[in-house]
Amino acid sequence: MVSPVSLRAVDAPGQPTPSPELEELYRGFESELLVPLWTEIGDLMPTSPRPAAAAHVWRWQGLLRLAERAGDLVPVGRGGERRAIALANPGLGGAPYATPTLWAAIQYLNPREDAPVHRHTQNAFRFVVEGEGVWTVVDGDPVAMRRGDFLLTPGWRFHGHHNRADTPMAWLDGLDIPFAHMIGSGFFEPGPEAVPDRSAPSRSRAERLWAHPGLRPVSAPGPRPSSPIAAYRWEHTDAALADQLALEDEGHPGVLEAGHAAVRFSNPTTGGDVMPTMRAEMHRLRAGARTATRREVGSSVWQVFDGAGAVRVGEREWRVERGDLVAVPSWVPLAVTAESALDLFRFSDAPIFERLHADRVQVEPAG
Ligand code: GTQ
Ligand code: FE2
Repeated sequence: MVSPVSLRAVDAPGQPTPSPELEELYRGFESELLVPLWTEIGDLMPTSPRPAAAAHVWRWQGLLRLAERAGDLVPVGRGGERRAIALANPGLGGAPYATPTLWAAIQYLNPREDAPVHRHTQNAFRFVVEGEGVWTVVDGDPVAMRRGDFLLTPGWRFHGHHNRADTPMAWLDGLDIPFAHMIGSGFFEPGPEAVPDRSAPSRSRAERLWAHPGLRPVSAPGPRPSSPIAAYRWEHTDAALADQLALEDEGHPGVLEAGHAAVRFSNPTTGGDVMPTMRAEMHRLRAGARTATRREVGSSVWQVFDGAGAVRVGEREWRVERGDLVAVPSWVPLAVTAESALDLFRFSDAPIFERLHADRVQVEPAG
């Protein structure tokens, strides 16, 4: 993020010799709202990305405690719309942004509570690290939320949430709110007052139509910008990861690297990412496994789904366990070590960078 410039003649290599005339030139620039490249080039055009965002970890237990307290004190309804509490990256000046492009929040619903219907151009997903009992109703289609499920609300679909259980529920929201804000593409519209369909099917209509492996309905040809699958169920994700590791045991290819299985949630109409701005993946490490050290252009957020391990991001290292969230800025090296068997959810802004041919990856294999 570029900060406002206050120009002052400095005596530094590559800079003109300070003089009263130079100071006056710089004051002239300032009063005409001009900034010369030569004072700014180091920050503006670094040798490699120097993101303002910092690597940071948020502990699930801490988030949950505060979300519960918000559940006591803060109603959910029109205006505020959602009891969602966003991770604010310490490098981004207090903005509710986990990274420069990604919003990550814990959302909390009390027993029997409704979150009103609305729609917005920002793309959204939910990931459930614990609990069940909430249905998110997407364009009138009720979608059950349970542990391990990954649920989509692509841009401009009406959606409301309702908790049908006698227990509260909390989950992770991921949206491209910061990116939409940056590019000025946000539109928002409230929906009808009542949650339209209060039924509670275990599978949504979208899943019944779209979520059969390798099969798509012939009635719906053509690519779509976002996946029509409303929910990717844990039983499928879990089986895919377990099979990769079993194949590795049997000497067959499939794992990303030794002891590290990974799957990407995909749009069955394109084979690409689930939404235009966000990529989502699930990773499983065997106990004791260690990933390569990898850095890439673009930012991501990781959430521990199960198990415990150590995450090293640049110079920082944290021990993490169920629910903990880690922000990984652009071009900062990341390595994960599994203490026990470790399942990790990850989302990133990679589709944006790939679309712009600005993607770049560097991998150092685990030693
Ligand atoms: O659940 O619709 O965390 O609109 C932020 C914006 C959740 C939602 C967020 C939203 C929602
Ligand atoms: Fe929303």
